[in-house]
Amino acid sequence: MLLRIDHVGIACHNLAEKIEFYESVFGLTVVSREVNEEQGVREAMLHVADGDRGASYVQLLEPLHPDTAVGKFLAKRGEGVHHIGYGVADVTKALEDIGAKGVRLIDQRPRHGSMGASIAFLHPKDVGGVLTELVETSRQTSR
Ligand code: V0V
Ligand code: CO
Repeated sequence: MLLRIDHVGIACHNLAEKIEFYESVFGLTVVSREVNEEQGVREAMLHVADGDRGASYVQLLEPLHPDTAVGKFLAKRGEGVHHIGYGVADVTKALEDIGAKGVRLIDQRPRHGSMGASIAFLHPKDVGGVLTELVETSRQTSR
């Protein structure tokens, strides 16, 4: 079901500063920057690698407001790994299969994600404390 690790989502207070850090220390390149109002984030995708089953990224996340998923996470836990995003071929089908196994779905249906992807989150309490995102990439951008 899981094709690859699509991205690791990292919560930070200052997106510009963290981009600069990842560029200068690891030599990564920003391939996309977006504001996602629905998810309450300003985010950047930095390309890490390409594989047979698609690419992988680091996603840096800055909250738009304190009362958002990432804002609350930062207040409680500080900066660090916020979620893991796995590539799937069909996010709707994956949600159906995973939900049938009793894992709580945060999203019953796919939402709009970075670079045109369809995304959905699984509840961290049912995934061993790991906020888990399913990512179906857009065919147009074939990221
Ligand atoms: C919260 N908890 C986490 C967590 N966030 N555990 C692991 N990893 C995280 N990231 C724990 C928290 O410590 C609490 O446990 C419990 O879950 C309830 O948390 P809360 O602070 O009361 O917050 P809630 O319940 O209001 O919200 C938590 C959830 C929320 C996970 C439901 O953050 C959510 O809906 N997230 C999905 C959307 C999201 O994260 N969007 C931003 C990325 P204790 O303390 O009670 O034990 S957007 C993105 O990735 C995009 C656009 C993309 O990739 O394209
Ligand atoms: Co993400």
